[in-house]
Amino acid sequence: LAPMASEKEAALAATPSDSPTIFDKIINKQIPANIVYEDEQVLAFRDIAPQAPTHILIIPKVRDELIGISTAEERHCEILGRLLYTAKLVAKQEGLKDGFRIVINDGPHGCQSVYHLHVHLLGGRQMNWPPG
Ligand code: D5M
Repeated sequence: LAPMASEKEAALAATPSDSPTIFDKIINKQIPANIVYEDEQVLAFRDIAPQAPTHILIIPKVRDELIGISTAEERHCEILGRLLYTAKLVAKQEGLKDGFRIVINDGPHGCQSVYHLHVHLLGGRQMNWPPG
């Protein structure tokens, strides 16, 4: 197989699905990841294709129906808040004192490639706006 030319191509090749994803294997420690934070509900690990000096993904350990933010239900409000709060904790742990960015990609237009909700924490450089 030819390597994916870009994260965008990987995202467009991905099909929204509720099958287990590679993130389940990371949660279950079946494949290695560079874990920077873990508690009973969330896991944070370094993105394999970093887009900034600090690029960390924060995920719920139990996906439930959170294949993306677009499938969230009201019962998910607590875990959604916890993901954002964890992003703040990890940003501090990473020393991102000049700021950072939090991103949630959803579906093909959002360039989502893994269908297990994840919050991107990006920092360590000046970000641009608008995003691409
Ligand atoms: O982001 C999905 C992100 O997941 C993308 O930035 C690559 C990252 N990724 C994929 N596989 C791994 C493993 N095994 N470890 C760490 N990071 C990984 P999206 O918002 O869906 O485009």
